[in-house]
Amino acid sequence: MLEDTIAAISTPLGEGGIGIVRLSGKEALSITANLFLSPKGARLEDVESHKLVYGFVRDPESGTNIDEVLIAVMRAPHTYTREDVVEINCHGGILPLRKILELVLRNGARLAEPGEFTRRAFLGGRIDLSQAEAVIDLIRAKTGESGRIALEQLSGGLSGRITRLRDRIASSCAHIETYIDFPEDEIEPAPPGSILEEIRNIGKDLSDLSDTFEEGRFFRDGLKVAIVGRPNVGKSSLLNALLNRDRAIVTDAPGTTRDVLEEYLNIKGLPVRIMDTAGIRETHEMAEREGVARSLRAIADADVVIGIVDGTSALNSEDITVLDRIKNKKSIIAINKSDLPFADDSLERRMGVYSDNVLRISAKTGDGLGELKERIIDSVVRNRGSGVRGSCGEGGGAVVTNVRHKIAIDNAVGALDKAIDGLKSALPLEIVAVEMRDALDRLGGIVGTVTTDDILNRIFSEFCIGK
Ligand SMILES: Nc1nc2c(ncn2[C@@H]2O[C@H](COP(=O)(O)OP(=O)(O)O)[C@@H](O)[C@H]2O)c(=O)[nH]1
Ligand SMILES: [Mg+2]
Repeated sequence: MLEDTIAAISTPLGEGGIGIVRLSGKEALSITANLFLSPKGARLEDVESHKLVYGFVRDPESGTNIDEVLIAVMRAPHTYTREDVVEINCHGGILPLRKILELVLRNGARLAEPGEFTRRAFLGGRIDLSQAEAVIDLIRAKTGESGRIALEQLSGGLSGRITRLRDRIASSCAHIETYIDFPEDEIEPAPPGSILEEIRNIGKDLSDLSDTFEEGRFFRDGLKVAIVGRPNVGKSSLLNALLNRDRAIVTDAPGTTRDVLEEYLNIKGLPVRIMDTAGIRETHEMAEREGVARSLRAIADADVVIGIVDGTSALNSEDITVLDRIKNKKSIIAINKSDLPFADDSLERRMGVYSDNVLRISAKTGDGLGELKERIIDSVVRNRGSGVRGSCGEGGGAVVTNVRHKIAIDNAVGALDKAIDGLKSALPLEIVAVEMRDALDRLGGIVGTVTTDDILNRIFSEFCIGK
């Protein structure tokens, strides 16, 4: 068990109705009791677990009251960290929070490191590592859907799936090992083909899980979408229309947008970071040139590019330059200004060379924008029936959103492939068993049964202090 008691401000710093100083550890209760004054004479040591007590935090040295508070005493083991936890709910200003934190630190607590409460929850066995990681994802979730996926992981959805797969690997491995311990003078019999079949199936299930990453990471980290095109085709108008507000300056003068503007948009639960860029064209004007350079970087950076052309004018060489740039990206080509007469009926067909995803829109009237949003989602959610969102509520719908997990799963698949090759080419079974155990360890790294301090430090340093 950990010896020291940690404390931190667990609410964001700034003005708020309530702020919380949290303590965890053996002395959480005694430290707080020493600073607590109840008008009714209640003693913190005597209060029931998980109940709030009203009173004051008082500096025992000066005898002055610091703040009026509600204190929650939560006794081990039914707490976030599995240790005694005390939460002091005070007024949510910087001053009371800092003073109370200082007081508990002066009276025996140590300032918590980032993520240390959650780290203790992991070390105490309350949650596994993938669940601890889901805590940050939940804190950072930007849409309901990203939140749902994080909560599913926090509730053990992914852990359960990984644990069941590990159990299957472990029993296949045990099965193989029974064939190893044969007396020296006898020929090692080959294990039955059913083991090979089972290892193949496990590998297949792991690959399916790994495949959820491509979509899953977009729901966690957001999808980067860049709007690009030559000047004056309606890029900024499209950004504004998608956001339903006048974020970007729209003018008739080409070259108005110089910088890349970024905004968040929620498209049916998919967090989308949308970037309006400077029109791409040859120019000698310094600021505009830098703008064009940034537009090109935005293209490189984007997961999906929306290329805009103006449907009321013939394609020119500037359009072609832009279209050539996005040819090799995942793209949607929007022929804008559909509210006006078209210049060229063959435009749609000609765009087919640059993208298999072409549609007409009007940033002015909103025509086609619903369809555009659908296509943005379709471009990353591969199979809408069985994709991330299709899997909601089916129980088996664990989604991999974390690159660390994805790498571990892929490594496990690699180890199982080697085991399969070993069985097929009748290698000594010890070697096959080593690969199987490697697969087990790789998956163990996801839930934290096999881990190092390095990995833990890296994961928990991403947290804020107080979580
Ligand atoms: N009629 C019509 N005009 C549009 C549409 N979208 C943009 N415009 C006009 O086209 C001009 C350039 O728009 P802007 O969004 O600044 O283009 P950008 O340079 O690509 O960012 C402005 O005068 C807009 O009002 C549209 O869908 N229909
Ligand atoms: Mg613009």
